[in-house]
Amino acid sequence: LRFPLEDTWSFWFFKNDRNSEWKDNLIKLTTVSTVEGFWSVYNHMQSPGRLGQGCDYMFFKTNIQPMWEDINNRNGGRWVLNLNKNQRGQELETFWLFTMLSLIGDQYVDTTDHVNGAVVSIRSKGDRISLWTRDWKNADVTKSIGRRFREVADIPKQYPIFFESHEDQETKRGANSKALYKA
Ligand code: M7G
Repeated sequence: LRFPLEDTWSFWFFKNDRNSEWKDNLIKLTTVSTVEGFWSVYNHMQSPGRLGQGCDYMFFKTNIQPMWEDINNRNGGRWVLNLNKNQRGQELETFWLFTMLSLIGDQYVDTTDHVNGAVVSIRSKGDRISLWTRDWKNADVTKSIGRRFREVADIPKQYPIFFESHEDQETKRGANSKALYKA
């Protein structure tokens, strides 16, 4: 018995190599369209905490590339959960798994079309899980996705999550601009 997913999803890997263009470091690993397919890939993947510094896993709807340039991300942004180094083991792994499960499990109900994918980033300055959405200007939808993200990924109240637009990231306003929304 195979359980088809509502959407088809692709796993990507970003390998940190400063000598290449950002886009050339992106590798599409595989695509899944069933629950069983998801688990068989997940079970064979290195957990995110064991990736090298500067690496990412991305998990996106198959028709959407995990980059700002994709038409589906152009007007979008991301909900961000920052974690510190001592959370790199079990906690990071669990938040990442729950984030992906919320996506394949179609947990964003009526806002599901606004959710494009998720990224886990391993960084020396602190790891990060980001949930990418389609339209940062839609405040109601964006805030509702943030609240839902906290619930389904089981993010404790004391861990802040905040939203920023890709546009701000891209133009480097990100570093000094305030979060657009919080949840
Ligand atoms: P990051 O990996 O999102 O954050 O972006 P980090 O500072 O924690 O490493 C790092 C850099 O990667 C950006 O400043 C861009 O140069 C490049 N980069 C990241 N993303 C998500 C994109 C993207 O979607 N498109 C392009 N062209 N570059 C990106």
